Amino acid sequence: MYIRFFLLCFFLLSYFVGNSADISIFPTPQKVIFTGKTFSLEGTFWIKEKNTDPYLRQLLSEILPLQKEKKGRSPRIYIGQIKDPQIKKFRAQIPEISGGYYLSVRPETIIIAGFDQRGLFYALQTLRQLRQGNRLAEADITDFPTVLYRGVVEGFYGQPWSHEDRLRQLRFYGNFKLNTYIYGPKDDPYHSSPNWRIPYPEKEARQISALVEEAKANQVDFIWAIHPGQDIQWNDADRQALLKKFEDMYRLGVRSFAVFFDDISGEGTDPVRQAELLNFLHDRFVAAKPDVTPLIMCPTEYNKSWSNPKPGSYLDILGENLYPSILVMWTGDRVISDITASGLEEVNQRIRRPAYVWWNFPVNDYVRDHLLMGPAYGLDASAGEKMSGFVANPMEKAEASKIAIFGVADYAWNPAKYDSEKAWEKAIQVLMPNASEALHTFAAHNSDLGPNGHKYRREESVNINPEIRKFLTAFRKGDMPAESLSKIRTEYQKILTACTQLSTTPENPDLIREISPWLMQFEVLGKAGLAATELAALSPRQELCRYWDTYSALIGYENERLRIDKSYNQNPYQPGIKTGSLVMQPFIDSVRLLSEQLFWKEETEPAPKEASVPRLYTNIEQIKSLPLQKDSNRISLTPMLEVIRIAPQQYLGIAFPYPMHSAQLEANLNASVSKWGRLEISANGSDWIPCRVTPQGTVFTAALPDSIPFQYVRFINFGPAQKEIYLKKYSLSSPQLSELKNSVAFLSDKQLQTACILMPAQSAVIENPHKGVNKRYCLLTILPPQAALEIKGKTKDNQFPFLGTADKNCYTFECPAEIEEIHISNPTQQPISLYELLEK
Ligand code: LOG
Repeated sequence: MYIRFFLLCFFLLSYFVGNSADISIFPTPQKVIFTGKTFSLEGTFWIKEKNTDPYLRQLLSEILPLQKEKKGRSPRIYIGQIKDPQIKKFRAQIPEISGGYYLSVRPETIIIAGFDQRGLFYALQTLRQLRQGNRLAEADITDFPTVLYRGVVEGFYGQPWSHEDRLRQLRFYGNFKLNTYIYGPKDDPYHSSPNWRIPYPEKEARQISALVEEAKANQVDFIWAIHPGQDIQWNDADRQALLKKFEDMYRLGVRSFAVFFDDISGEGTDPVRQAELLNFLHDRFVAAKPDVTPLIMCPTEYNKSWSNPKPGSYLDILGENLYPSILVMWTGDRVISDITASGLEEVNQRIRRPAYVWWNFPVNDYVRDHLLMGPAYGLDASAGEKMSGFVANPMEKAEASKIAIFGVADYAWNPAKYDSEKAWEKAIQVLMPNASEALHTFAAHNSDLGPNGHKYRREESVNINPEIRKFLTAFRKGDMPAESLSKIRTEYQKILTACTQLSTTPENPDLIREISPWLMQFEVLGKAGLAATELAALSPRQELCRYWDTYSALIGYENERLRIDKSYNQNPYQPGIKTGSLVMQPFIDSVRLLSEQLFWKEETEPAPKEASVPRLYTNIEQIKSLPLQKDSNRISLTPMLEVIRIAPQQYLGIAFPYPMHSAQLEANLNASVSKWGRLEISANGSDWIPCRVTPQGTVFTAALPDSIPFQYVRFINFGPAQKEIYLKKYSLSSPQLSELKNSVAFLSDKQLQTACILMPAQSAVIENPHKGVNKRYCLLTILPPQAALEIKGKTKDNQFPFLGTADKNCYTFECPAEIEEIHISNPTQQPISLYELLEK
């Protein structure tokens, strides 16, 4: 009521005072009025009260030139919390919410009034943003957070953040009014099973204490989470082990705690036991200490799609049994999900409290080859009221995650005013004030995740995408809109400029280090994009050699792209480096394909179709969109870290477009499967033959038979009960997948990108398709520097007349009528790729 009254007053006031256009405060304040004027900081500022908290005085002196006494006409500063006498006069203006503050800036007086210490700290953060060089903007601001707990849950799989990463994060949170950091990296052994029972070694313990201190200095609650569910025993020994671990952490300075039960199977998932444990920890630990905050728990059924909808089941049991003070986390309708008010309303009913949102963005632990640096969107403006907290799960790359975290800070502070684009732009400026345009370009093209098991996608390359669509539509119809092409070209040029700037900027070295393999790939993308735009503008046959130069450059960039993808970020889950994968790379691929169709257009025989590829074969809904990973001689299901439920008669496997003869399968489903699971192959998808497997712990291998060609291989649950598995590995290798591509057939297959690889001293022998007539041929190759190929003919009477020395990638030679075979030999020390032999 109280707040509403003041909001109304400010609303009315703001009617006749305009906003100062070039100042924006983040997170967006609830109510702000700018007079439009600024004043100089030349003078100094003074605080009358001598007893002002030295910490605040210190913070303030980092923003304003403070002095001890009043001198001349220097402005007076009133600073304090709602309870302090020095700001008594302004009490009515202060929103009564933790973190709330009132800030008024005028040349004569500056009022910095917080509801609590946190509010004061936030008022100072706002004041810092009102400073523009040596001037301060006049303003009246009444501000408070809509969502009480806002921040980050370091809850991803993969390499946990470094100590330095975390220190930098905590400062960033302080600056942008985030008050929560939940420590829960899945791969910290002392957080999860089985080592959660063990205390941290000395170095790690010291670092945690240092983080607690840094968090305090930034008004952030450091919450330490434990993840004991995979092997917890519901007995007193384990209860005590937990209590002891909490005591250990308390001694290190931790005052806030969470217990996570996500991604577990078995005994640990029992909601009655989970609630009992949490309540026990509350009674014995939280309530017994004077300074520990309420517990937070992450349930096993932490999103709608994974939760039992039946009334009285898991979530209702938690809702009923957990003490009301215990906060319950929730990721939304799915694991990775937009956040809606209606979705929250639904779960809130069941858990009987407002959900504490664990937003799985920009986490990329299920798409580790992509960076998620786009805007943080999909957050309902009216959902803020329905949640008790909002924390984002970030990427393993801490600095790169700050773009999304900045958006989260803005959203959770003031959901109704949240503008994801604006926050994104501002975040980029904050991270790299002097190279923001370059970072903007990079982030704009590194947003989407690519196909993934969670079916979560993001927009990417939004500004240029319409132009690219327009161009490709026309190009497909045989037109070549030059103006459109030129705009696209400019975008690839911008990518190259951004790469140069980002790799030379002294700003934010941590960010540059994190993204550097992607930056390398981004540069290849820029170059390939320019080559593709060039290719599109050429008429293939009239400008054959120029066309081949450009086309072969494109092949070179493609090889470079694959090399980078195979050399960096080689994690066992989604290895590699992808960039521009939603729009910019597909443009290059499409142009190459379409232009090549033009190349072969005049030919009487149509160009062969692209071979179809192996695909995932499963009837388990949860994994239906899981991508396959292909290597030279191996096909794998992308490993997944969460539990997969496999019901009777459900299966997972691979379907091939051609019969396979022999192959090795290796799988690890993290379960002993011999009693209920079977590996089977089939030629047609309906008649199945069981295969013998060799189990070794949870791993099993199988040699698939030489004698029976198969197009399907699957693992099926033939038992009567649903089972829980983890997809740690499911990989099939076969030489058939990599058959050496050195067949001369590639020289006349009417596909420019396939090649016959000629090894040193080897010759390719091609039957002259036009014996009996004099012909000119053009050989398309990619020669290493200085290299050349020898071309000879072979006649009926075994003569080998010399036909030419191919010292250019696009080499034309005459072939007399009597030639029966053409022999191309490689006299160099290195392999050479022969792409196509064309008739001229
Ligand atoms: C895990 C989390 C992981 C995220 C994204 C929760 C509550 N738990 O599917 O550790 O980073 O998804 O892969 C999760 O989200 N499981």
